Amino acid sequence: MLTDNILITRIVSLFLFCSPILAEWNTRDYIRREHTLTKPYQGTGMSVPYWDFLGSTIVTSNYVRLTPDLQSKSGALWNTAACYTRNWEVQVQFKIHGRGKDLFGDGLALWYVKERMQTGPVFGSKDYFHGLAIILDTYSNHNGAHNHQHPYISAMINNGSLHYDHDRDGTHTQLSGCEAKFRNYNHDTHISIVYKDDTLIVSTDLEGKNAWKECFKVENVVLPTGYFFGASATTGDLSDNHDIIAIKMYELDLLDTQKQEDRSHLIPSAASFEAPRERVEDAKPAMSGIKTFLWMMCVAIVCIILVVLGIMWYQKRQEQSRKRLY
Ligand SMILES: [Ca+2]
Repeated sequence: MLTDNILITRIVSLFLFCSPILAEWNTRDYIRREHTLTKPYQGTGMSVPYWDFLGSTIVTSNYVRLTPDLQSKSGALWNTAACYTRNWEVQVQFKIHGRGKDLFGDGLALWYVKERMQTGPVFGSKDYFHGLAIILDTYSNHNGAHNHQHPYISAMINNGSLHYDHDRDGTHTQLSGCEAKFRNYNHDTHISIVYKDDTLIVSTDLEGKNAWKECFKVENVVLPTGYFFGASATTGDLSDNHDIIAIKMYELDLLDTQKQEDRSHLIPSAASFEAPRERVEDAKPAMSGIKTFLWMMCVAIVCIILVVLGIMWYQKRQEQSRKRLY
C-alpha cells in the first residue's frame, strides 16, 4: 500500500514537472507550413516549397543568402502563399555578418505586403508598397545627428502613398523603432513580429539567451489579410552577408468577435505615427575661398560705383548752386 502511494506521488510529480513543458509545446501548435521556411530548404529538385527567390539570393544547405558581402547586390525571398490568418506571429532567424568592422550596409527588410517579387529601392524591394515593413537598417545614411544609433530596427506601414526616405533612414515615416546590435554574432539571432488584435509587437533575441526582448509595440495598426510575407536585402558601396536561416509563422488565437470578420479589403493604416521630427535640411557647405573672394570683389565694385556716383551728384549740385548765385 505504501509503495503504491509513493508510486502515485511520483507519477503525479512527474506529470506536474512535465506540464510546463507540455504547455510550452501547446502555445506553438499552430505553425503554418505554407508560410514557413526551415532546413532542409530544398524539396524535390532545386525549388524550395512555398518560396520564390529574386536577384543575388542563393540557397545553401544551412542558410538562404539574400546578399553576399559584396558591393551593389540585391536579393529577396518571397512566400508564394498569401496569408489569410488575421492574428499571427512570424519568427525569423537571421544572420547579418561581414568583414566590415565600422563600415557595413545596407540592411534587411521583412515584409507583409500586397506586392511580391518586385525589386526596388527599399532594401531591394518596392517603394510605395502596401502593407508592413520591418527594417533592420545597419547603415546610417543621414549625415546629421539622429536621435538614435545604428543598427536600428523600425516599422513602417504604407497604403501605397508613402516614400521611404533613405536620406533620413525612414525616420519620417516610421511607426516606432529601437536600437539593436544584431551584426556579427556567432550565436543565433532572432526577431519576432507579432500582429494580434491590431497590435504590432516586435521583439528580438540577439544575446543567445533564448529570451525575447521587446523592441517596440504599436497599437491600432490595420493590416488586411491576403498579403505576402517576404524578406529582402541590399548592399551598396558598403556590404554585408544578409542570411535568413529560418522563417516560422504561427497562427494565433482569434477573439470570438474576430471569427466572422472579412479583412481582405482593408487599407493598411496606423493610428499613431511617431511624432515626426522636422525635416531639417542638411547645412549648406561653407562657401569656398574663390567664391568668397569673388563675392567680396562684387561688393567692393558696387561700393566704389556708388561712391563715384555720389561724388558726381554732389559736384553737379555744387555747380548748379554756384550758377544760381551768379
Ligand atoms: Ca540606412
